[in-house]
Amino acid sequence: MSEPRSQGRPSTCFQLLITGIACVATIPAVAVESGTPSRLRKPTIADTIRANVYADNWFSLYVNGELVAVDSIAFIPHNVISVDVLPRYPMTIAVMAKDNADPTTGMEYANTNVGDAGFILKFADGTVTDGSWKAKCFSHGPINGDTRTPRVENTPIPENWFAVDFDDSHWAAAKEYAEADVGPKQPFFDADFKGATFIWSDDLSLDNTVIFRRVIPTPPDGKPRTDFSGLNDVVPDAPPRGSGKRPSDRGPRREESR
Ligand SMILES: [Ca+2]
Ligand SMILES: [Ca+2]
Repeated sequence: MSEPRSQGRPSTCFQLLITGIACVATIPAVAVESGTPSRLRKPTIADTIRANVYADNWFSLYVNGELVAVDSIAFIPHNVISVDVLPRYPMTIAVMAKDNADPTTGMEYANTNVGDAGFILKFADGTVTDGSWKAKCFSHGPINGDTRTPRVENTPIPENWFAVDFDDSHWAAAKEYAEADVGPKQPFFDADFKGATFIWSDDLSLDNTVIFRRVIPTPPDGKPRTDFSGLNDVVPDAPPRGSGKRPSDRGPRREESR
């Protein structure tokens, strides 16, 4: 599709030119963040990694402090959520997972059943859930498994539980569970979870809200990956709009939208 031709409005063009020069002058030519390359290419989908996540029954997933996925089904059927993640290392992963449970009794199906839980995750860089993750329960019940007079014990959830700098040093390690203990439904077997282990906190039945955290220092598969975190602080891979010169080894090309 051809570009629309200018209709010849000199004063407007001149204003745009001046504005363009002013804008170019405000764009930093190098990254302000130390350690970030002074030039970055734009990331493509090939730079992302696929994240597969399965929770009995629900989860929200944060990577490096940003929300990247929420389970679309709160209860049943059990489902796998697959999303593309642009990784950056060290990579802080934080997950809130919930077993389906009445908030006042800890039970389900009209307070006739104590449901059980489970969580598993695999990223395409080789990141998997296992006992190296941290886990902490924030809602537990029915206390002592008492289904006749069911009560729950809730612990306030810290506001910044998903933050990179959140201190989980005093949290216990996640407990690993066998696949047979969790009994995942069919969507689990249709996705790639090879090498990952189901985790939860100490009680798969009575712990109903659990937060997991893990820092992945470097790509587990050893494959080097570009850190695109400074992308908004540099002019990526092409001359800034309005600079007037194109690299001589490139033919004319249209500016990509930013
Ligand atoms: Ca459940
Ligand atoms: Ca439960």
